[in-house]
Amino acid sequence: MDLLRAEAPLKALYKDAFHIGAAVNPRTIESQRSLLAYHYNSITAENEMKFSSLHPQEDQYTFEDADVIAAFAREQGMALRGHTLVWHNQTPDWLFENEKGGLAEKEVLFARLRSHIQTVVGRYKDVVYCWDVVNEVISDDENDDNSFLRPSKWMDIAGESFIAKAFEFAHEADPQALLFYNDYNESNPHKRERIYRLVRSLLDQGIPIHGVGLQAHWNLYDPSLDEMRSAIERYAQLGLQIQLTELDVSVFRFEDRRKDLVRPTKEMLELQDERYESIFRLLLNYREHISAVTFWGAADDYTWLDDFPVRGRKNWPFLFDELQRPKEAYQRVAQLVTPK
Ligand code: HAH
Repeated sequence: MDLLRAEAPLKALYKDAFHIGAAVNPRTIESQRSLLAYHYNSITAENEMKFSSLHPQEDQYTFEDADVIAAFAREQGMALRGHTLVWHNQTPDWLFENEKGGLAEKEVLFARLRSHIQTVVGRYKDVVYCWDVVNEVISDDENDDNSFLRPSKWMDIAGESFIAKAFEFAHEADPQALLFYNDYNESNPHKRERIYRLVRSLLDQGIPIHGVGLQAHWNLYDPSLDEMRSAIERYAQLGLQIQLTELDVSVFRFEDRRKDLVRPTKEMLELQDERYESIFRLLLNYREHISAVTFWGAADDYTWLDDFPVRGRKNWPFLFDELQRPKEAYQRVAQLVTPK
């Protein structure tokens, strides 16, 4: 049964600014269907388009779940972001191995990657308008300036060349797709400069890249608004479009491991209202650079933060509550674009 919704659709309120997106999976497409259709005009597959999900063995593709998500986007006329082609997680071992169980040759790895990208990008070409081509290759380790890229099997086999290759293969597979570099801790000044440097160097080499994805896994306290603003300004200097790709506002500091709450405190919700209002005010100020703001979920009844970084601890990071009703934070975000 469809809920009757009294509130204005976010996607309509923000239509002159940017897309409003949500990460989905085949379960939430059912359990949040009317909320998604009403408020969001963009979706991202939470896990279903990752390498392990789509291509668990060299001779086996598993498209069922991704197809469900693509069909929902087509049916609803929603934009669909592809996530993700190259990552160090949720990637099968076979990709990196030779017949003897050792590391594959670089040429073999690239041939496999090209074939994967051709197949996957080709399959969803009609509906996926942009891809997170490369996810999270920048290291978080601030001390080591030699290892500005994250250690991974990609690096072991190919060095940094896999990054440019991924963008070239994606562009070849769909010359019209917008190609993004996506990362977290994107507003940390140290990591921000590393991300800037990576993307700048890809641009200097003439590699096809069109956007920077700021995951924006934020919380009530971090990062500061100044850090967010500086990050947006810095990435805007690349002349590429910016998207917030995985926004959520955890009610816990990252280091906080408390597990005693069954509902958010009043103080948490008040901080969250203010936080969302300030964040969206900031995003509106940079709307000429920002083309989409995607939440990593849609309502507090389902979030990956219920299991990260503390397993089985409930979190309440969104604009809609556990019953998918608009929170005060929604009202604040809506009011910013409601004429008085
Ligand atoms: C993101 N990583 C990934 O891009 C997304 O695919 C996944 O579903 C959830 C979050 C964020 C992250 C992480 O996975 C581990 C440590 C820090 C940040």
